[in-house]
Amino acid sequence: MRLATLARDAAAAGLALREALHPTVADDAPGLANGQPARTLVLLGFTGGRQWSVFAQSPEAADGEPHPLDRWSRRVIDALARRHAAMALYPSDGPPWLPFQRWAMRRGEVHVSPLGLLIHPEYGLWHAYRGALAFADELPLPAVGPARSPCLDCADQPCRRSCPVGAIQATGFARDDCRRHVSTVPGNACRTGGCLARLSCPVGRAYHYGADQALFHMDAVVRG
Ligand code: B12
Ligand code: SF4
Ligand code: SF4
Repeated sequence: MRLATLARDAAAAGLALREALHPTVADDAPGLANGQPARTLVLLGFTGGRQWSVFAQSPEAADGEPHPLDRWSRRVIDALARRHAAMALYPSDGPPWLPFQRWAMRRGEVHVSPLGLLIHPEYGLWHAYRGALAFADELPLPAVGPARSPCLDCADQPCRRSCPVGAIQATGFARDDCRRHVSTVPGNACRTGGCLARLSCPVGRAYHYGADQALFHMDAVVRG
């Protein structure tokens, strides 16, 4: 019930409830303000472009100050934390970074893709985490069965060869090669339309970001 209420409040604020788990010591969840361990973590974020318009209409999106999406996330998720007696956590706090991707993978719904991004069976590569709420008590969680990674059934794996500068490498993401390309004229397709490697993935096509959302994220890549 509490999770259902939280999901409703989060949706009203422009966020999807992405994952919920009871952390163990191996999850490296930070302690609560009173020193007690967090007994439930609830991850909040975006699924495709569905929530983008809420952020796009926010004061942060229009004020011209740096990091508008992070500042919007903090305002909205801090308010949810106050309302639901939880502590807010953010993926952008760091380094050291909080292990959001590890938390997201914990119940087996999402998996690491060759891009390093997590892949979801429905949303594909088109989802992100904007924050989490840490609770002092164990909230009852709906059962979520582990899902098979779509990458295991993807014979062609086009994401591995769709980057024009080969930034998707077996050893990791070549950030500088990507940034250099996207910052110059030959990289205009990535800059204005979004990452070509990500776009080549057949999973979650219905959740591709719209032009504004894609441009916002590619601008962030260029700014570094
Ligand atoms: C540092 C960082 C970057 C760096 C370095 C990324 C890199 N690949 O090395 C830079 C600036 C380059 C970057 C770029 C991007 N990032 Co980034 N980034 C982060 C950040 C802040 C920390 C990542 C980290 O170092 N984690 C280390 C520890 C803490 O992570 P962890 O949870 O234990 O999980 C790791 C393991 O699970 C590991 N892992 C486990 N098993 C395996 C197996 C394999 C084969 C691999 C490769 C990894 C792996 O993967 C995780 C490491 O990233 C996270 C937010 C966060 N707090 O997690 C976002 C985050 C990972 N980024 C994200 C995104 C979307 C991007 C971009 C697409 C940017 C954009 N414009 O939208 C690009 C894509 C780059 C790419 N192809 O990887 C999302 C990913 C969402 C998702 N679907 O998974 C995150 C979670 C932020 C968010 N708000 O949602 N990013
Ligand atoms: S293109 Fe295939 S291998 Fe690459 S992320 Fe998509 S499903 Fe996984
Ligand atoms: S944005 Fe373009 S250059 Fe960067 S990884 Fe994606 S396809 Fe490669």
